[in-house]
Amino acid sequence: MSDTRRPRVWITGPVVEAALADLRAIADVTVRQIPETASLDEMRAGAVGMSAIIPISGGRVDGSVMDAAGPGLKVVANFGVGYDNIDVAAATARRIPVTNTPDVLVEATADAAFGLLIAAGRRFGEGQTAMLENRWQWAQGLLWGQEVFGSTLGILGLGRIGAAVARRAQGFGMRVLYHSRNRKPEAEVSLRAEYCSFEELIRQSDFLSLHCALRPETRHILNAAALAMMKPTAVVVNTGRGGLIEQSALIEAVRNKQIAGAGLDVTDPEPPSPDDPILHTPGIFVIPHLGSASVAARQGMTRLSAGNALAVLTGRSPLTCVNPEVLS
Ligand code: 8YV
Repeated sequence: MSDTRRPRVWITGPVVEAALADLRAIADVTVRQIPETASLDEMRAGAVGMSAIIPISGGRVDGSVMDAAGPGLKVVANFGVGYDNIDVAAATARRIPVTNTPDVLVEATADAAFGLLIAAGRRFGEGQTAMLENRWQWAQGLLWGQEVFGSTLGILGLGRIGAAVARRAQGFGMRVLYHSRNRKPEAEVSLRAEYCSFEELIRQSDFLSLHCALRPETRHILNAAALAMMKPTAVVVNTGRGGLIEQSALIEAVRNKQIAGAGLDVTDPEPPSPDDPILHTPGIFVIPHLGSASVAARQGMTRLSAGNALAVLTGRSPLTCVNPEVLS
């Protein structure tokens, strides 16, 4: 029987159980998975009576979900560094802290971005499809791709993950260009990253990797007009959010050979339906949002999201709060 005085926590999908021990010691923790495409109705129903919600991929938390939880809701502790699934303004208005999981997933996500960069640049996906379709026939010109070593990498958004990708690029002898909301003088020295305008970035990049947060002003930042400025040999990599790219324009650009290809960890929507052209355009290589799917990152994300919930529920400040103004 659950103790009505103990806080109740809803985790909206499976996490690393061993990392929940401390939270379970003080709270009734329910891990109940909601579908990736859960409606707000499902979210509201699951939230009723909760003191903390830990939303996993797809778990949207807006003001109505917070209200459905009731006045006992103390924290929304996102399982992820990006928190575009949470209405932070609505939480702030209700003085509810929202937390995320930075740092712990930086290296895993940068590995994924670099993997996609190579896979898409060198056309590994098309190669695998050819084998599966019994078309393994060596030919001069077969699946020639773009060489990574010595090429120019453009990074849009030089935060922690963008910087980790830039570090990897040094091993590949790449020239690194970046565009960010703010210039990063230290990174310009330590990563030899050259700042340039958004337009210069997309014009000069052989590989363009997206690492900015999805905000109203970055939605479809890579649209048809931007894609038209890219090199015909350029490859786009996205481990950020699908909404950063105007997906129909990307498909057209690859089909029309305006650019060479793309490696995507994220799409819009997620998941795409099996017949979505994003999954069927040769040159576009897609993986199912695996950026942070390493053992270490998932353990770290569980520890940090559960730790944030635990801190708030025991009257302490959370470790990584995105609206710290509610704490004062
Ligand atoms: C997660 C992510 O897989 O951290 C993020 O922003 O997109 C991913 O690491 C996703 O948030 C799962 O909840």
